[in-house]
Amino acid sequence: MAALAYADQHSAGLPLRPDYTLDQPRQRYTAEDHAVWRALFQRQAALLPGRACDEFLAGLTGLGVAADGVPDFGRLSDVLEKATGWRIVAVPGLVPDDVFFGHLAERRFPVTWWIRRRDQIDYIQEPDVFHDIYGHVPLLMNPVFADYMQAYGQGGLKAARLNALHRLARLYWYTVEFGLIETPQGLRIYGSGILSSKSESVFCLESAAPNRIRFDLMRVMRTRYRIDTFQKTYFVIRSFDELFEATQPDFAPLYRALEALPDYGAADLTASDGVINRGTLDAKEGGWGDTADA
Ligand code: HBI
Ligand code: FE
Repeated sequence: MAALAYADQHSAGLPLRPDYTLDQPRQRYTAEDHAVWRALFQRQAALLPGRACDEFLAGLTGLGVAADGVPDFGRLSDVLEKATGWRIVAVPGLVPDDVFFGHLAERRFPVTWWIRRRDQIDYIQEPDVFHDIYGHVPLLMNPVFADYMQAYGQGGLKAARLNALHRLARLYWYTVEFGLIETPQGLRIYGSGILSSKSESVFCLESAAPNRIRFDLMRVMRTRYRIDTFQKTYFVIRSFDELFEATQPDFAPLYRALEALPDYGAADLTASDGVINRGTLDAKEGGWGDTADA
């Protein structure tokens, strides 16, 4: 069965339930795994004050994610559940979209159980336990963002039926993974892909290379992205309420309207964009090289 073969990559022979979850194999973590967690945690803890949004920093504190090693998912779930009704479930890695959405729709956040090796400490393509716990879970302590993530999961199940998953994947990518938020003190990070990345935590706010434009639901769902480089465009929300309200309408007519509209490249700017700053798109600074545009 392809599905189980896929999950085998990281289930390490652990019993996998039909919903792709497993019990967190705490005994599998080595001293080196906990040391890699400490290195990643301490590096971001030094970088993020003044760069991450207050809601993330408050969530991290409230959740009690410790620096000393890979945390216990059950203990974190007990704290999280009291705050917003979410729990963490351990998974072997990326799970099929419908499985992922199904968990989100029921306030279960799938967290990859294993941690990257030290030689992957600066970049790993697939989410590991540090990206998922440190990057995603603290914001699930925020009631409005927690509601957005459940609405996203419910929308995903519907998008799967309407063959519009790639639209929602873009929404997830440009908000949950790489979103910025406007605050009286300036732009701040809320996207998990940035929060768990040393170099992009600096690049996304300080580089002149990327575009930064105001969030617009249809614009985001038309915009392609690359998964292996810094973002060429960051979308900026004014508040988490704005994000939650964007998920409220029925997306079916939006998907139909999108079929008649061309997509945008990751670096494109359009006349109707709310441009906060137009990037220089300096390929060297962005590490974009001469790779094909997304
Ligand atoms: N699976 N474990 C896990 N974590 C993710 O973030 C994830 C996934 N499967 C699919 C997926 N993300 C994306 O395709 C979302 O856009 C659905
Ligand atoms: Fe992620």
